[in-house]
Amino acid sequence: MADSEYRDKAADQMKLWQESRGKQKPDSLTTGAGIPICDKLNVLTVGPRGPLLVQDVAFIDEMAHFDRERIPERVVHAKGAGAFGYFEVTHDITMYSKAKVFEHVGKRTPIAIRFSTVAGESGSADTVRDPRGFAVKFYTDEGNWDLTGNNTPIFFIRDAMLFPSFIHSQKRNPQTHLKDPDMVWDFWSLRPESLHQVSFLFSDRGIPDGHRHMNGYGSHTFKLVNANGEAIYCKFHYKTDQGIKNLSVEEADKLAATNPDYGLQDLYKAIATGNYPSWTFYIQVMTFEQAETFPFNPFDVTKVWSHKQFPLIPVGKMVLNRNPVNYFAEVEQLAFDPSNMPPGIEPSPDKMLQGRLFSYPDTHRHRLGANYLQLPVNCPYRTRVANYQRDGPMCMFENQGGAPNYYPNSFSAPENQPHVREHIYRVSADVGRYNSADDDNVTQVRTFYTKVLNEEERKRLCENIAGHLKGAQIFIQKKAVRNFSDVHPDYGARIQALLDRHNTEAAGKRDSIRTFTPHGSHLSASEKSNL
Ligand code: HDE
Repeated sequence: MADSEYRDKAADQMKLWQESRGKQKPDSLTTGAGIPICDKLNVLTVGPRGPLLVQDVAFIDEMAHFDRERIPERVVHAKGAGAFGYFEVTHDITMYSKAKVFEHVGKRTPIAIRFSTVAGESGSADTVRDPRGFAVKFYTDEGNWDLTGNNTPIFFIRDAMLFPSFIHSQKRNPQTHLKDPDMVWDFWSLRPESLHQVSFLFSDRGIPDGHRHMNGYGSHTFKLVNANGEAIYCKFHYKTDQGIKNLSVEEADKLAATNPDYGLQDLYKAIATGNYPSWTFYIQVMTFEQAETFPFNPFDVTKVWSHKQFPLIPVGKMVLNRNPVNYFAEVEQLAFDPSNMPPGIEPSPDKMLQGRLFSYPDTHRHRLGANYLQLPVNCPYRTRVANYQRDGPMCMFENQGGAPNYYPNSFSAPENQPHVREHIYRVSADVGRYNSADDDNVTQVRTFYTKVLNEEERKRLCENIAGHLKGAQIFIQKKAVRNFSDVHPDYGARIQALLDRHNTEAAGKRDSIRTFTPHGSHLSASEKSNL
């Protein structure tokens, strides 16, 4: 087969890089300090057979840096792919938000997007059943706006306190270091607010075909504030212009074994060949009055807002047209933070969103260091950072030079900007730890099961759930099925029937194994009497 028949722009990256240099001669090889190196193929030794000399600084420089190449991977969403492009406003929403990113129709703002799976490590397969992260960074004129969402409009839990335990249950068993269906289903069955997201996850949409064929959502309720200081609640949706495409369980399993980087490769190749993926960006809005009288908590991220009652309002388009120049610099170091909200966009009281406002910058300080916002891919380059933060590890650039490092001061240093004061609102209630576990966990899931899915999709959903739940102990299976039955008796009954079949087969296998074990028919009479 000729090279050109199977090689593509992703496979040919090295060749293309070389071609991009034209007739330029190779650069001089140097140490990290820029000192030319005479020989990087042979260490400096006493005689041809060694030992090595510590004065081989070229070797030590190389090895010491190599020893430090890895940074902690993201505690969740470790496997991902990223790209760059722009957001363009197509419809005016300045009546809702004064954010510069929505300033006028036609305005373009540079963006970075990172897609990811959630529970796997950074080398894990792209085609597993898992929610997909869909995080967007807008480099706006008033600082970065990070819409750190998923490919689902909902989430598993509604109280931030539960997040670390929820994630532990999805990751590896503390002793076996294996994924553990007991842990997964024990947690889900004890927290029925997960039913909505679990049903979405085990439906066909649980395994998107790469990253280009799925929608994205801000998921939480946010607040938009206009130039008159009027606020409205809002949700963000970004619908794929490529059309929704999912993988069958069989296709996904096959790809996990043959091409675990399927999603990463698909995105890179599409952009490298000028086939730029795009998403149409919408909002839903709800007034404060509507929120007051709403039949459920409009800030509960386990629920959606009806599209009929709160129709999608088109806003713009997001286009990805540039691959990263370097994966580590631009994707591994890319740091999203839901607390990055420029004037005109604010958080709602959603307990999960509020918990995230703390967690993300905290994890970045651990993963990337205190000055992670100075890294080129994170730096708000469309505006100028002027503040009183100084020093710290890896402080780049001029560290704000000789400008005063305290406030207030009398020397014309950066001043408060009263015009960007947050929206003022009244909150009055008793401080307490409010239990939201029974906050209607089933109504919207019932609609999903009976109205959104067709019969074929319902069948696959139940098979997918049973196929995973069968790995958990019977008492956990029962708890889970009880919850699915609360959604709809048919939902629980179908899953139970599939589990019964599996459990009977498994018991049959166990019995036949038992017949051949030393503790079965092959025991001596005295051994049997001891049983
Ligand atoms: Fe995350 N999440 N999360 N999350 N999340 C992280 O931040 C966290 C939640 C989401 O491509 C971490 O930089 C808490 C909901 C995406 O880099 C961490 C809570 C949604 C990404 C973290 C949530 C998300 C993350 C790990 C509950 C969808 C990847 C590394 C209170 C709306 C972003 C990192 C990227 C990553 C915490 C819940 C989406 C630990 C505490 C809900 C897309 O900070």
